[in-house]
Amino acid sequence: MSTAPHITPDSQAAARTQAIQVGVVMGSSSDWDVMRHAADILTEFGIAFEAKVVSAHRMPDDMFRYAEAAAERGLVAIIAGAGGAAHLPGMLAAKTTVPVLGVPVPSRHLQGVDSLHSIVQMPKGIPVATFAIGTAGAGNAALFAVAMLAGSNPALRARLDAFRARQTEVARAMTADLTMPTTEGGKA
Ligand code: RP5
Repeated sequence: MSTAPHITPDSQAAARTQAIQVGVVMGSSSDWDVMRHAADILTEFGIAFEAKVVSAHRMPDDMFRYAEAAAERGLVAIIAGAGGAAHLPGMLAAKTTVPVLGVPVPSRHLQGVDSLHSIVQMPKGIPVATFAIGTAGAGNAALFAVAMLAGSNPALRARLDAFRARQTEVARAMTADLTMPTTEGGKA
């Protein structure tokens, strides 16, 4: 599991003692550079999660077993990242009613637009919540899972509110980073 500077030992310890609530799965280890951004957020919030490669086309039987066991295991959400044809999120969703949050991973030739179109275009009846291509999508899928869990956990809701407030302060401080063009002689 990767670590980020804002991840505290407390949140990591809390996550270790809980039953797994969120699955982070991906089609290949080559997706991990993107999907670790989901893992970072879940770790920051102390959510117990697992990270696994469950390829739809290279290990379809394992994928079905994972989806079929998800509800019984108590998973609240499955964050599924895939690139290219990107059928993993949709196929998982076909085999479970646990919400699937799809993350389009950037692909080599089409930069993830193929992954996005594949994941977002689920026919009516089997929903996959689809996020942005790449690291923003992975992070937001994890924040979405946190928001889902916060519905029945006021302490987690407070941590999510605090996260938003910190983010707002960082954005407000950004104006100070803007450098103005100067005319010759150094006057603005
Ligand atoms: C998909 O194929 C994976 O999700 C990955 O994004 C893509 C390429 O996989 P590798 O060839 O890098 O293993 O199944």
